[in-house]
Amino acid sequence: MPSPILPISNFPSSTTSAATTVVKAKVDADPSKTLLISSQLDPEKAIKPLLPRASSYNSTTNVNNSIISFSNNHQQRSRRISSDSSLALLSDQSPRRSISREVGHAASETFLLSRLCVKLLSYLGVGYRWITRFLALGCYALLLMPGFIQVAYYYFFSRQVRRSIIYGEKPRNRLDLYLPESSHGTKPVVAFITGGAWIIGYKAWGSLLGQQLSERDIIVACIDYRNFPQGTISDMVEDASQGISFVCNNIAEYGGDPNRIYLMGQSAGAHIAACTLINQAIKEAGEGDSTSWSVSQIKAYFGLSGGYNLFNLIDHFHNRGLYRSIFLSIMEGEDSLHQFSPDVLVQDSNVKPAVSLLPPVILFHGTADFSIPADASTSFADTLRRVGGKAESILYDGKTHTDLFLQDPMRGGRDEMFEDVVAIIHGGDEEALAKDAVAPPRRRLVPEFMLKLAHNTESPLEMEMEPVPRVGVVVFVLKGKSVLLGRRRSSIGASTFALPGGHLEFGESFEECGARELKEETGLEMGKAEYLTVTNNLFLDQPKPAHYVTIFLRAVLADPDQVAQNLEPSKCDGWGWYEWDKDKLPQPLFWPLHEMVRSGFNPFP
Ligand code: 8DG
Ligand code: MG
Repeated sequence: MPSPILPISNFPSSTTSAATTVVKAKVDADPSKTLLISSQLDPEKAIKPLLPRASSYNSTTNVNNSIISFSNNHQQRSRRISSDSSLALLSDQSPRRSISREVGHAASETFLLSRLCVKLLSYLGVGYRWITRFLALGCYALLLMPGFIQVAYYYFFSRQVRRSIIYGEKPRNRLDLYLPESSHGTKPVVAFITGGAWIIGYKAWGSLLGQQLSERDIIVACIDYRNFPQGTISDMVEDASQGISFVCNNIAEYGGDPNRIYLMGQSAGAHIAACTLINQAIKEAGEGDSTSWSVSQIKAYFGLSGGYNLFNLIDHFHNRGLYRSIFLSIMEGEDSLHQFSPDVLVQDSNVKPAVSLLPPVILFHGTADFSIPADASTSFADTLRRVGGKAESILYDGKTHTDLFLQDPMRGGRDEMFEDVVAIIHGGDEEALAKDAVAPPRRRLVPEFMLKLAHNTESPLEMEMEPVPRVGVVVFVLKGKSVLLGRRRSSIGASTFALPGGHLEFGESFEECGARELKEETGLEMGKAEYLTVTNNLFLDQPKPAHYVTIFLRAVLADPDQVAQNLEPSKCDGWGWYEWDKDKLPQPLFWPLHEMVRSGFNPFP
């Protein structure tokens, strides 16, 4: 059934509604599988550790290189004698801290945080969308302010908090320790990497968690790391690794049990921690090189509201205002996405020996998390189990990105996720479990009505955009009897074959949009083009439901000999020419296209 050809116009007539389609998208293929295949075929993409093999705590720091005597046998690693006074030098902690020094410290930390927030805003751009978000952030922060003030007071003035212990030479190589009051026996330890969208991560974000866990006799080390633009993802991973190394090698001096260390990260911190752990395992699975800590020292990894597949997150964040270009700068470009996507990386056959070294992985996520949807955790846990790892995901019904980490702990009383974490850490320790059973409920820090309002206001990163229909322009590029198709990697229609095309930008004609998208995605110059038809497409079963009015053009190439390149490998596996024949087209087709084929549509004149 040849379709009517109309001239391209910016004012499509209402007669085009004849082609309306309403179908629910079904995405059941796994985009990461194709990634695995491509990396296996390309020897250039053989997995390399993120850090140079030789890098170790010993070699990169002169702060306390007298402390650590490292050997490959981690069980027999010699530890520093506790009488050594150098640890006091490592910390800014002294028994007689003057009030003025505390105030000075609080002021400098506040200045750093303000600078980080201004930096984040400058990346986001000051558009209407961000002004409303900024106002929402103000309301959100005000509502939780009673809690923040109490936690800040504890952070700056509690004797149980050792702030800014130096673990390396780089600017942000500091960590905070939260110590239990009782010094009886050695304590389990949580090495924690905070979140902050890779831009505003800061160690003090972990203070509420540190306070909570230390009340249950667990030491917490909140590890700071360089943020973007001070560093990019490999710097963050390097810092996290060095911080973990410090914990593994020195925590005994603070009463920690070096054989009961848990690694935990929240949001972006969960991603950084997972990358660090896998990178370390890759190094250890290699031969003969020394490392300053071992994955075997980590009893379990806890990922809280984390994202583990950058190929999925890149579009998600782009639509929420953390734009693709900034995200790619943080992650060191398209070519690094594979290496920094734990969910994808562990599927690589080269990484198999490293996967077998990983500790149990437990991923916690709220089902109402729109900042990073919960399927990030379920997918990573599924992948790990499939490749032979030990992993599980634990979901919390109706909880958002911030509920689990902020609102729930501030509510006091029973905090479900916190209790789950503690139960795992204390598993097998009858005495600790008995104490947990009679632990007094935590104090409420914020009145319930304010927490409810905060939940409804949501943090600015949590806020969904107003859902509106968007316009897509896609092009049937015709050559002989064939059309150009590429297999998608974008979250909508992942692993299905689709036409080149994309979003209509403000002020563009359909033809300009088609030509631009074709050029951006394939490098091809579009020749003469005509309007074909329009369809109305609802993608309602996506984590973020979408609605597209899609304009279909047909075009020929300006130069028929030009070859299509895959210029956006994070969005597409590659381009090919396919004969327009129901039985010869590649499968599965992106469903709007599938529907057109099914209805007998023919893009050829
Ligand atoms: P992004 O930067 O937003 O991720 O990519 P884009 O290239 O601008 O967007 P896209 O997702 O490729 O295309 C925009 C929408 O157009 C898509 O989400 C749904 C709609 N669309 C269809 N059919 C087709 C098709 O065959 N190909 C493409 N590319 N998009 C299609 O309805
Ligand atoms: Mg596209």
